[in-house]
Amino acid sequence: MSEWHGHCVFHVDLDAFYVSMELLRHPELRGRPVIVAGGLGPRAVVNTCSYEARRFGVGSAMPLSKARQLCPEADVLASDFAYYAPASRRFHAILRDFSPVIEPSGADEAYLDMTGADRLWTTPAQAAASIRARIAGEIGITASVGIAANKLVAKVASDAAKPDGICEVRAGEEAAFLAPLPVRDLPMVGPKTARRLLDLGLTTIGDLARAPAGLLAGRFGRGGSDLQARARGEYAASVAGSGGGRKSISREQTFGHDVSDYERLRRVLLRQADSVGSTLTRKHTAARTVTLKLRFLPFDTITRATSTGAPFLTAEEVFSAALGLFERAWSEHHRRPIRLIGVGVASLHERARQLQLGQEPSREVLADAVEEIRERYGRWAIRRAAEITPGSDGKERLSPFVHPDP
Ligand code: TTP
Ligand code: MG
Repeated sequence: MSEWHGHCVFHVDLDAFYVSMELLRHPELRGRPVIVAGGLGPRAVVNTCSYEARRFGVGSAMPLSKARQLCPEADVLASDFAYYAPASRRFHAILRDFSPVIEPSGADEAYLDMTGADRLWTTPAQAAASIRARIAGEIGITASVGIAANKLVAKVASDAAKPDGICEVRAGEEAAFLAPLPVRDLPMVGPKTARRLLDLGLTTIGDLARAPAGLLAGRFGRGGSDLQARARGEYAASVAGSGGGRKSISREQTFGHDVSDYERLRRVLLRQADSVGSTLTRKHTAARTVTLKLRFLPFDTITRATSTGAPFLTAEEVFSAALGLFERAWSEHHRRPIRLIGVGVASLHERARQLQLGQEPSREVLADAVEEIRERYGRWAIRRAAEITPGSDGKERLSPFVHPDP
C-alpha cells in the first residue's frame, strides 16, 4: 500500500461529464455509444461522448456530422448547461471538504493540494476513494483521480486512471511513468509542438526526456529545457487559486474631523488589519502585499505598499506591516492631521499550506480558531485588549468604523 510522502497533489476529473449527467436521466442509454453536442444542427460540434462512442474514434470538438459518420448508431443529445451547472458546483463543494487548497481548472476538474492530509487518511488512495464515493453518492456519476507530487504528473495520472479509476505515481517514479506515453499526452504539448517533436524523431515522452539538450535548444530555444524538465515529470507550480475571485481586500475609515492622536490611529489600524486578516482566514487566502492609505486635508491622499518574501496570512502580520508603513509615511508628512486611514491586502492567492490536525498551534491555526468563534457568536465575541478604548463614553468602540469593500 502506498504511503504519504512530501508534496501530494490530486487531479480529480469527472468521467465523460455531460454524457454521465445525461445517463442519470436517460438510464436506458447506458452501455450505448452516446454523443452530447452543442445543438443538433448541421454545424454542431461534439462536446463529449461516452467511452463506447470513443471506440469508434468520436471525440470532443469534432463536427457532429463527422461523428455521425464514424458511429451511425450513436444516440445524440443536445447539451443542457443549466442541468450540468449545479452538478459542477456540487463537485467543487465536495472537493473543498477534502482540502482548502483547491484550483478548479474547468467545470469538471480541479487540482487539490493534499500535502499534510496524512493526519486524516492512512493513504492517498484511501482519500481518493473517499472523494470518489462522495461524488458517486451525491451526484451519481464517476470521477477519476490522479495522485502525484506535482500538478503536471497528477493530470497525466488522472487521464491514465480513466474511466472510474485512481492512478498514483510515487515520488521518484515520475519519469518512468511518463516515458512510454506519446509526447502529445504531456500537458501543454499541443498538436504543433507534437509535430515538431515527431520531426526530431521524438515519439514518446521518454524520447523527449533523453534527447540531447542541444537538439531541443536548436529547435525550441530556451523553451527546450522547460519541455525536457516536464518530460521528466518536474514541475514546480503549486496548486493555487484565484483567492476566492477577489483581487484585494481593504478597510478604511474617514474621520468626522482630523486626527493627530497616534494611539487612536494605531487602534484604528489594528481593527482594520484584524478585519482584513479575518477575511483572509475565512477565504483561505494569503496576500503578497499590504497597502496603507492616508488622506490629509484638503484632498492629499497617499498610498504605500510593502511586500515580503513570505505571504501575509494573519491579522498580526498585516498589522505589523501596515503599522511600519504608517509610521514611515506619517513622519515623512510631518505628522500632519489625518482625515482618512485605511489598510488593505493585494496579490491574493490561495494558501499553499494545508492546516494539519494535531500540529503545534501556530498563529495561523489560532487565527482560524478565532474566526470560527466569530462566525458562531459574532464579531465581538473575541476582541483584542488593545481594541478596547480607555475612554468612558464608549463612542469609538461602538461606531461603525469598519467599512466593507465597495
Ligand atoms: P473533459 O473532462 O475534457 O471530458 P469528459 O469529462 O467528457 O471526458 P473524460 O472522461 O475524458 O474527462 O471535459 C468536460 C466537459 O466539458 C465535457 O463533458 C464536455 C465539455 N467539453 C466541451 O464542451 N468541449 C470540448 O472540446 C471539451 C474537451 C469538453
Ligand atoms: Mg472530464
